[in-house]
Amino acid sequence: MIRTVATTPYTDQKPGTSGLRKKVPVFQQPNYAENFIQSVFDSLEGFAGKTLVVGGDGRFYNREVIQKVIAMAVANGFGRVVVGQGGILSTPAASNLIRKRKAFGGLILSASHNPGGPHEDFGIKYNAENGGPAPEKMTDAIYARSKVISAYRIADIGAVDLDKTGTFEVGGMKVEVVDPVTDYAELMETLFDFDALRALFKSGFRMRFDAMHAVTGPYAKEILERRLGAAEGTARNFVPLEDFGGHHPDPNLVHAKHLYDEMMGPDAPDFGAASDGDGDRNLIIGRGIFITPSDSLAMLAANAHLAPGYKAGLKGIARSMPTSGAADRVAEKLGIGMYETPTGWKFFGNLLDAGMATICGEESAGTGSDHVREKDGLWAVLLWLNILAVRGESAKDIVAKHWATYGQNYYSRHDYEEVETDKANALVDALRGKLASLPGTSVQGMKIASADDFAYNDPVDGSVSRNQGIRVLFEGGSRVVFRLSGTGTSGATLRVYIERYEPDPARHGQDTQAALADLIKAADDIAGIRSHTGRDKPSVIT
Ligand code: VG1
Ligand code: CO
Repeated sequence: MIRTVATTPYTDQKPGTSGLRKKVPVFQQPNYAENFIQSVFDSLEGFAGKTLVVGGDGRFYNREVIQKVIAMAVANGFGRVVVGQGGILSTPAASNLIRKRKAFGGLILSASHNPGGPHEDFGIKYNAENGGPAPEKMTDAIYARSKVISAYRIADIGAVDLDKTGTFEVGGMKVEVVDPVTDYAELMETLFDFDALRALFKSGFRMRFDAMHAVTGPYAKEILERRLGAAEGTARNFVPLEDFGGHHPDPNLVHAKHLYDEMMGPDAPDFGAASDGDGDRNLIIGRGIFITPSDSLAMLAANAHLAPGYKAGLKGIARSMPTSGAADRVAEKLGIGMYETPTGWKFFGNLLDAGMATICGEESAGTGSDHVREKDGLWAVLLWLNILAVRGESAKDIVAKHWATYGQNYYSRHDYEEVETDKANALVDALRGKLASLPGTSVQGMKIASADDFAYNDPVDGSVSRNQGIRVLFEGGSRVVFRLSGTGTSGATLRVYIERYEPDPARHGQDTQAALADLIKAADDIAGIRSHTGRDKPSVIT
């Protein structure tokens, strides 16, 4: 039986950088999830009888919301829902399924690297038929709808069994429960030289992959250990848990410090990696060397042709604005296009669809290619492995040679988390107010060449996105960038991105914070971080 349920709008359902993210108790309010899901459906046209993909990172509340999505898909007239077994789908795997099944779109349930549990975070994101996150005009429409919604439709179908694969009918609609890993693993086999990777592991190459008790565990077990023959135990923390074992599933040097320590230790494996809650981020650490995500993007782009899926070369590279310029130098050398977009994967979709970019990346540990329309953690790991296998060198040697060829972009991000929203907004407003007066002045002995609030003109559809981050450029090419996070769920997070280009090989490989010390001080002088926030140091440095 299909019911139309009267509801009243919530005012806070504006999707952020990557979908709607809130604390679980917010999502548990009456009709909260239903309102948002119906607002998504109401913003779409022409899905009657079509396929919807749904799955999530397995965090607390995942199964409940999947049941709601299925019951509402029945009531709204979808023809089929494809759902990952146990409700599990990594974000890149969901993107792949949408594309492979020619689905109308998909709902991905995740709050990514944010912690999970009854009092932690949850999230819902809509991805369109290209497999990519809804573009801004779609998220704007969803938000507008959520503010006036008065009813949603839902079918009384009882709980659907998500744990057995197979297809069955529910209320006149097909529900297909699929293994979450199979299609994704097949896609990876088309891109990378699995024979070469098997030979690499057979030769004694040792690796550690930390799934952080999040969604990539089953993917890593299957691909690294079963298909590629890596030693059992290569994948660690591989059982997805609803609360990620109480940790942040954020693969950075703070939350994956144990991996970093292991990789710097005397008996370090050859290669270390980790992924986040929903499997779209990657952390790459070679024996004795952490590779910044910005550098990793540049190095993957420079070497991608060594993997079968990219042997024809790259069409172009795209990076988010705060990501370091390391990849730009690779694009220049390859003679291909380089695109600078706002933060968030949704801005890469048009470039990928139009065949203008092949590889994209963000400083926040997201890298991906045109194989799907999301960033992809395991893909980045496999591309690194393929490059290591072909070059037969250590990650550390590859990094040193890359810097010698292109120079090193020293790079760091300082996050000030859970700052009071008013204070964070005041800081940004004050900064905006003085942008015009900054060029020509000097801070910490460095002269400011230009300062602006980044706006993006999408070269494919002509749309314009303003206020995407404040950037201050110094003479000589160093820069600091300031922006507020769009994924947090409490207070505001100020992100400060700091970069210096160093061409001289004699000065490569120094301590990053020391190499950036004057710029770090300059960032505080310019934005008044201490005075506005009352913080004397960042909560997270990556
Ligand atoms: C952060 C990152 C951004 C990334 C986004 C979603 O956004 O900075 O690069 O695309 O998270 O990634 P923000 O607005 O908090 O800076 V994920 O892995 O959370 O889906
Ligand atoms: Co993520």
